[in-house]
Amino acid sequence: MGNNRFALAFLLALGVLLAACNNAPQPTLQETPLPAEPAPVNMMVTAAHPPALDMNLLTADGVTFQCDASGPEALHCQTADGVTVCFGKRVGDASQPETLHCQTAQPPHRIEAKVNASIFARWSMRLPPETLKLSGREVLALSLRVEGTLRPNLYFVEADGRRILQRLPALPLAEAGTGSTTFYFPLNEVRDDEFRPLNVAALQELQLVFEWADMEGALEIEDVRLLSTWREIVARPTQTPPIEAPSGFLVEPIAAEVFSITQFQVVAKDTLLVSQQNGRIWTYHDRNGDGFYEERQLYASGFEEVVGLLYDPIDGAVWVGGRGNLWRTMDGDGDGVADQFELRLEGLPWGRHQNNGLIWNPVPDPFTGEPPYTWIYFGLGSTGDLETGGDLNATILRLHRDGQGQDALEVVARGVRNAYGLLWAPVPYQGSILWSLFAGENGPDFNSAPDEVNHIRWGLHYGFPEQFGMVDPPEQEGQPYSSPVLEVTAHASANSLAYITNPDWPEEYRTLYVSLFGSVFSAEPVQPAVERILLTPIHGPDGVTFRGEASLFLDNLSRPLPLATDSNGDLLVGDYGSGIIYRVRYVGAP
Ligand SMILES: [Ca+2]
Ligand SMILES: [Ca+2]
Ligand SMILES: [Ca+2]
Repeated sequence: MGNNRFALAFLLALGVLLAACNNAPQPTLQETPLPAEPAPVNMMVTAAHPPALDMNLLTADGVTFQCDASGPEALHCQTADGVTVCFGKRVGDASQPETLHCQTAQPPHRIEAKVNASIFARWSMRLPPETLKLSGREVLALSLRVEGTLRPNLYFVEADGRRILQRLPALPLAEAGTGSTTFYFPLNEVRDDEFRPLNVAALQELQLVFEWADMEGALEIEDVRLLSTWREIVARPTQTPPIEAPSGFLVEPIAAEVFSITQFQVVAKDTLLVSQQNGRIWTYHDRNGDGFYEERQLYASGFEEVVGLLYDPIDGAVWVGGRGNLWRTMDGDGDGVADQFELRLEGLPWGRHQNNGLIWNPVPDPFTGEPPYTWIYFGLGSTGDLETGGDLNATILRLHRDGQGQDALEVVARGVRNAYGLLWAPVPYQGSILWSLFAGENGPDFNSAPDEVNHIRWGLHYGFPEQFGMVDPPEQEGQPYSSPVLEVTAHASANSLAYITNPDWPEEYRTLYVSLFGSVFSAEPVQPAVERILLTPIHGPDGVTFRGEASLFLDNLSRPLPLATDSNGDLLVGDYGSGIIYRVRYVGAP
């Protein structure tokens, strides 16, 4: 299979040369290969083919390979007919020669090496700079096949000699006839030890280096490709932990491989928008309508951290929050990849907590009456465990969709240590709907104050850092602090919220839900879970609010974090620990 592939690659390269003779301006352009799937139909990706740069560096104008090895007793290398062979001696054992056998001129590009901790073998691939006009948003895709114990590191090398290390995860050992492993490196994620980004204009060389350990074996480079977009098929998880739910509810995985998921949102019937803590944002697609999102595309990457994510159904923008910044991004050319980045908020004070949990006002704003999608509400956490930080910290804030800069922020409520998730919920009340803003609340890490779920009302103070849990007596809420809807076990990390109105669900399950990440700081373990909260209206000094009663809804999750509802009104749960998104449906009594 490999030989056929390289034969094809060679023919493609020949085609490029012929095309070049005809003054064709571009090297060969190829789409990311994907298994056959139904034609793409979705609202976020409108272009059938990504434009411009999708370049197979092995078949375009060519990577120049060089093999060498070095160490305390430098290896001596000879190259003939495209094969480099190096000889040397193991330090301390002169009877054991080290060898490096490297075939680069003809495919398959193969290296056989035996090194120890005192020497290294290096395979350099010099890129064709005249064909590389990089925006910095491209993705390097490197397909490798490894035999034996060789475990390379990858370096990006700039023209001035700066080398930036990227560690390759442990490679699976390739059996004869099995496929290769592809590693993806978004160029805007490549940073050196001091967090300085790669200078893509100076990118000159890639190096695969075998170093720091005893290893022996062979490695083949099957493909080196620069992609304008990273699309891939995501496998359905074959073994998932059995998630426990009440009788009649079915829990199914609908998306996978999104480790450290921080937020997600359904943006169309077949499209999910998902963020990871590492700064990647994906669109997941269910191409064949079977309910599982088997294809994903990288929408944006390179953010330091993403903990707030919000799709704008009016103009298709995607808002991205974290580390004190709020970006408004757009895919202007319709290839599914963000290409416009507008920094709307910059330098919000953050520390232990950040700006999280972006949501729109869903109906005429319940506080001030503007149309839906006018205001973005979010939480800005405290900078320390028990220190508020600046005037804007430990608050619920809102920003107008046209707003820019910290002066445009409005403080909705104070005394909320860290509201990771916010939710506008249509709570039935006296025969009508009372749209209510709820927020999760993480209590302090190093005392026994509870976590909370709060009903956020304009101008109220929710206690942090002076008061935690129910005020005493609880009906005196608002004097001067407001009681939560619910006290949650200390250190449970009450984070995200969802509200179910789906008429297919039994009435007692059409209510509020909260995800509990599980303890991080406490000595006593607190189990990760999703809890159901039944709400009872009460009349306090600040008007109608609620008291909640919690019960276990989902158990055996790894680290549940973001919650959402889908277009059917069913509950979706993102599991930070397993990287799986689950859908919970009511299917009736067994
Ligand atoms: Ca599917
Ligand atoms: Ca784009
Ligand atoms: Ca409180």
